[in-house]
Amino acid sequence: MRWLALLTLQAAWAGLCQAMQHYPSVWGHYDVCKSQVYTDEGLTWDYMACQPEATDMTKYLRVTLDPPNITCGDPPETYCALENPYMCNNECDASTEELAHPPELMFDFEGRNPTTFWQSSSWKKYPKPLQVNITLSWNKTIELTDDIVITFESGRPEQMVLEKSLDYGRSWQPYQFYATDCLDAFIMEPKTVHELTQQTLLDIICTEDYSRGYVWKYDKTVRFEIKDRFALFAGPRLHNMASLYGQLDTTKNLRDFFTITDLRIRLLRPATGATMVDEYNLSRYFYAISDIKVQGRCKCNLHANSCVFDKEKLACECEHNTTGPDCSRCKKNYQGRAWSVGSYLPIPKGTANICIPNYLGPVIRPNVSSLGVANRNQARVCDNLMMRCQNGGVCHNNQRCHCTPGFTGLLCEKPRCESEAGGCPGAKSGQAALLPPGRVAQLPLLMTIAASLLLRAL
Ligand SMILES: *[C@@H]1O[C@H](CO)[C@@H](O)[C@H](O)[C@H]1NC(C)=O
Ligand SMILES: *[C@@H]1O[C@H](CO)[C@@H](O)[C@H](O)[C@H]1NC(C)=O
Ligand SMILES: *[C@@H]1O[C@H](CO)[C@@H](O)[C@H](O)[C@H]1NC(C)=O
Ligand SMILES: *[C@@H]1O[C@H](CO)[C@@H](O)[C@H](O)[C@H]1NC(C)=O
Ligand SMILES: *[C@@H]1O[C@H](CO)[C@@H](O)[C@H](O)[C@H]1NC(C)=O
Ligand SMILES: CC(=O)N[C@H]1CO[C@H](CO)[C@@H](O)[C@@H]1O
Ligand SMILES: [Ca+2]
Repeated sequence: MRWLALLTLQAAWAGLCQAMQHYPSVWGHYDVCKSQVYTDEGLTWDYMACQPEATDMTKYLRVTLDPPNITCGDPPETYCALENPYMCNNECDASTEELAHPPELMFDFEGRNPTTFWQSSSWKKYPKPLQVNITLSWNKTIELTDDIVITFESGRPEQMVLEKSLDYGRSWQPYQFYATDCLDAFIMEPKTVHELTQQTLLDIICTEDYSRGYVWKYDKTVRFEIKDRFALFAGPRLHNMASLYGQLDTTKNLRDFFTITDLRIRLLRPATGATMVDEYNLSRYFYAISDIKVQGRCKCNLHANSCVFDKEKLACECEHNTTGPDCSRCKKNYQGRAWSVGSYLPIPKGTANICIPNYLGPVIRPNVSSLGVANRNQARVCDNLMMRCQNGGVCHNNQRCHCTPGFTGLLCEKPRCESEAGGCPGAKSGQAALLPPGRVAQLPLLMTIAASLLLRAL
């Protein structure tokens, strides 16, 4: 009996260890946006920074090839092996399902044998370059959480660039260059990710790690190393995510580095396995990719813990009274304070920075205008403690709100540009500066008031 209990205990302990391994105590969870807590004032909401779980993002992308007709099989073609020009048993025929190699096969479930892959037509037009762009689009900002891994069924390309876009494909920046000879291909010194430091983490490098050698059968993958970059802050086994989250919080460049809306794989020169191209057998040269891994999460600005794929579209399920595909603005009537991204700090719960209602109490406004000059001394238009002046206005002698430049109205409740069609241009940045430092201390009170009002309303 005691033996059994011990076993159970041991199992529980193992379970605990496993759980702790999964969630080191210094690692923020950020998987809950709010919870109910009892305080002196009764049941209230406690708000936390939150984000969706990281997941396989290849299920939600759209793939585009350029040139569009570069996929093999139309007309049918026979390919030879790179390492053996007499071994020509790779057939591609777009009109036969078993012999077709459409782009979808880069994203299907891999684990079957044989592998399924996309394949380009061969380098028939040598010496004209064989170049292909594979563009992956999410139509949503996402944050990468793990290495991008591309598995080639052909030899790995001799020259390739991975590019990213943060603006839905309007502009592109390189992420990493890959070549058998970086200096020759891109006039860049070859580097590896292990040479990067915290200071040079954002440097774009050219690496020869994934193109070298004829031994491609043993390593077919090309990587973009996200985790090695994380490790520069979080330690080699990512045990100190707090440090990484702290950095992400304070360094916009760093956050943006891991954020994308699109990825582009620019294949510039296929594997040749030699210094010379065999001009008499160009059927040996082509690109084939069996798998692309992209792990990430929807960027929701720490205001959502789930992201849904509905009608072919990804969108955050926003909390904290925020809205938009990325929760990047306050809901209508919740602009009592300028929108702000949630914060990872303090670890592990972060700060929610919720959007608060425009009007804190229904009784305030209607009667303010009826206050006459005669009873000015008794009338309290505003009150700094209750923060009745909105949008950063300061109460003066309980009589008048001195509004900040962007706002007007008795309680500074109206944005000056409210009447303009299309809202307030640049209102966000304008508003952000409106909260004087001395006021920040009062925010928790304000949130409590807002929360209790909302609770009462329920
Ligand atoms: C691939 O995309 C780049 C821009 O990222 C463009 O300059 C180039 O022309 C494209 N190449 C092909 C073959 O479409
Ligand atoms: C793709 O189409 C273009 C013109 O539309 C043509 O010049 C080119 O040869 C085609 N390429 C392949 C591989 O079929
Ligand atoms: C070249 O390719 C053809 C098919 O296109 C194949 O029959 C032949 O064996 C290949 N090898 C050589 C060395 O010509
Ligand atoms: C991208 O998403 C927006 C909404 O967020 C939608 O209006 C647009 O049609 C989408 N574009 C594509 C190409 O799916
Ligand atoms: C506002 O004041 C008027 C009298 O001036 C009064 O009749 C009305 O009830 C007041 N409204 C509120 C909401 O207190
Ligand atoms: C309209 C809306 O979503 N209101 C929500 C604002 O936030 C409070 C607290 O999260 C919720 O209780 C409201 O439902
Ligand atoms: Ca596949």
